[in-house]
Amino acid sequence: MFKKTAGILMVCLLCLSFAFPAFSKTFRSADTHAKDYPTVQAVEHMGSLLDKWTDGRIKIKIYPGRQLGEEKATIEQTIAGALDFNRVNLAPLNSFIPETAIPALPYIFRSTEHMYKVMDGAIGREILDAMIPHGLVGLAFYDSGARSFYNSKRPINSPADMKGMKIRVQNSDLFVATMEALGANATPMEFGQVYEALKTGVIDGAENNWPSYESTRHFEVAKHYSLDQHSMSPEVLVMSTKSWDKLSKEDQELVRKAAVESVQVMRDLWNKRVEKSKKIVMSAGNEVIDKIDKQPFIDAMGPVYARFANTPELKDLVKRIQAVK
Ligand code: GTR
Repeated sequence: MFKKTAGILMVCLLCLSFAFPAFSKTFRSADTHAKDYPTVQAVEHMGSLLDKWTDGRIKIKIYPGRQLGEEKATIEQTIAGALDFNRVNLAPLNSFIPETAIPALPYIFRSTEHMYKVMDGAIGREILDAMIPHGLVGLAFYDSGARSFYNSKRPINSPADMKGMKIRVQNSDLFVATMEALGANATPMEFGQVYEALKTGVIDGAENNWPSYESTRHFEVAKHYSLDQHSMSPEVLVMSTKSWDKLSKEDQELVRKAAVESVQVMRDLWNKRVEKSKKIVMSAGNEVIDKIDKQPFIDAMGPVYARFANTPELKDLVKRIQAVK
């Protein structure tokens, strides 16, 4: 009798394991940057954590260097579920997820510490969660330092120096409006086209942080770098809601935990990369303008805030960010 019951049980278990095999998957993740860039390294770290924690059931394969397309295209793929993870800047999300424009607003953060406090806390969580109805699960913010202007024409010391300059921006209405408020001509363009455009004079300048200014070699064709630090728009790691929904609750937790653990790794790599990039740029003899009076830039931002913080909820979000000490 006992033998018979045990036999039936074994058969049932076998059937079950065929019907519900343990979820196992290699997820695809995109990044515009090269393999050695801190954002790529951070997702790589996250992948190795997941691999370890799940005994190889869950892995991440990264496609760096725009192999799967520019950010706009990869974001569309992620929303469609053709791509599982994507590491992008907040800027290309601004146009369809209004909450993401708020931390990308010019001069909203007083310092890196202020930005960390906001984005690591409840407000950051709120902004990540605002992505869910748009097909993206926001997992973590990564550092992006501060974005500043560089160009091939002349040093920028005040908004007056930017008058009529053709400045490349990301695909974000917010960034377009920011340039216009400063008197420049905004030219939205994909990241991968900027080097050629600077070199051939299609644009006069662009704006980015130290590591991107250096890694793209933009510093070779746009020698004046003015540290006005107008935007601290962070990087973000998102997962397709379609891929997320296929995970068990336990695996979702593991993915969240691995993403959070990769943040600190990214931060250390980021700080090192900033130093390395500064050295490379300085030894190329570039002109770095670091004593800038930011006030005239800040003063020009009224219309930009009015346009993008345009609901009571978004206005409140601005206030809450500013109130973080
Ligand atoms: C970089 C950022 C990229 C991309 C790029 C750009 O700093 O890491 O995700 O947004 O800037 O300007 O397009």
